[in-house]
Amino acid sequence: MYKDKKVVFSGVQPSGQLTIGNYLGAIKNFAEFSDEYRCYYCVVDEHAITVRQNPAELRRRTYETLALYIACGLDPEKNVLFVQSHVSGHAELGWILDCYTMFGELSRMTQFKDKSKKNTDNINAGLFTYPALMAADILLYQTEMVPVGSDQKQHLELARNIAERFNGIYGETFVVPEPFINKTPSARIMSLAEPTKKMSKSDENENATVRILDEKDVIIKKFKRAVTDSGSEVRALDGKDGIINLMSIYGAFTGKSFEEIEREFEGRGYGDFKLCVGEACADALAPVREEFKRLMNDKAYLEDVIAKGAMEAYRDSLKTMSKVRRKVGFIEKPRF
Ligand code: ATP
Ligand code: LTN
Repeated sequence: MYKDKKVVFSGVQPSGQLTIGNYLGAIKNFAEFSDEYRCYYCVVDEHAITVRQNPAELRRRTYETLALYIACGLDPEKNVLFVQSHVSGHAELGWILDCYTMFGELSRMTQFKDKSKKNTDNINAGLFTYPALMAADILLYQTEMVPVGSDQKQHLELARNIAERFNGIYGETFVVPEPFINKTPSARIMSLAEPTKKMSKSDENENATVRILDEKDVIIKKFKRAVTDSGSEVRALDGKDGIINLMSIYGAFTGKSFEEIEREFEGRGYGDFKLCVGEACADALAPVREEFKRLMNDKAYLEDVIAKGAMEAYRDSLKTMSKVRRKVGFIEKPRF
C-alpha cells in the first residue's frame, strides 16, 4: 500500500504493434484507476523475450508501448509508467516464485499451450514459467487489482494461488490480487480473419488485427475484409462469431448495446455495417494516433518518464523484496 492508496498493476508486452484488443480489453480501462489508486503500468519486456524478438525492434516497441500508454490517457504524473527490466525485483522475485509454482499448474496454462504450438522450434523454459514472472510483477507491489483482458484470467488465478501458498507457508506476505475484467464483450476481441481465435498483436496475418496506430483507410479496408458468415442480418445469433465480434467492437467504440446496434442496422447489409464499424473505430483512435506521433518526436520527454518510473517502481519494490528474502531464509545483503 502506498500512502494509504490501494495498488493497481498491469502490463503489456512490447511484442508487436498494439491492437484494438489490447486497447479495448486493457489499456482503455487503465486511466479510470489513476485518481483513486496507486497505479503501476509496466512495459513487460522480460515477458516479450519468451518469444524470439529482433533486438532493435524490441527496443523501438518498448518506447512505442510507453508512448501509447501516455497517448491513451495515462498521465505520467499520476501513474508510475515504467519498463520491467529496469527494476531488478521482477526477475528476482520471479525466480523465488518459480520455486513455489508447480509443474502441473504451469502445464495447464492455455497461453503456454497455444504459444508452444505456434513456436515449435523455441519452447523455452521462460515461456513455461512466464506466469510465475507475471505473479512476481503483481505481488512485488502488493497489488489489489489487475485490469486485464479475459484471456489473462487463468494467469491471475495462478498468481492468487501462488500468493496464498506463500502466505500459508510464511505468514501474511503478499496481498492476494483480484482481476478486473470488463463485463462487456470487449474483454475479448477476436481475430478479424478467424473470429473464433483471440486477436493477438503477434499474429502474422495483417488482416487478422486492427492496430491502434493504423491509418483510417487501412482500418476501413481491414474491417471490409473481416470474415463473416454468408448471411446478411446484423444480429447477435449463435454461430455468427464474426458479426458478434464486429458488434462488440462497434459497441465498445460507440457505447451502444447489441439491441441498439441490431435496430440501427435493421434491413441494412453487412457491407454498410462494416463501413460504420471501421469509421467509428478510426475516428475514436484518431486523437490517440496524433498524440502518439507527437510523443515519439519527443524522445527526451519519454526518457524522463522512463527514468522517473524506474526510480519510483524500484524504490517501491524494495520493501516486498526484503520481506520475501527474509521469509525464505536468505541472509541479509551486504551493503556496498
Ligand atoms: P501477444 O500476441 O504477444 O501474445 P497480446 O496481443 O496477447 O500479445 P499482451 O501484451 O499479452 O497482448 O496483453 C496486454 C493486455 O491486452 C492484456 O491485459 C490482455 O488481456 C489484453 N488483450 C490482449 N489481446 C486481447 C483481446 N483480443 N481482447 C481483449 N483484451 C486483450
Ligand atoms: N501476461 C500478460 C502481460 C503481463 C501482465 C503482467 C498483465 C505480464 N505481467 C502483470 C497484468 C499484470 C499478457 O500476456 N497479456
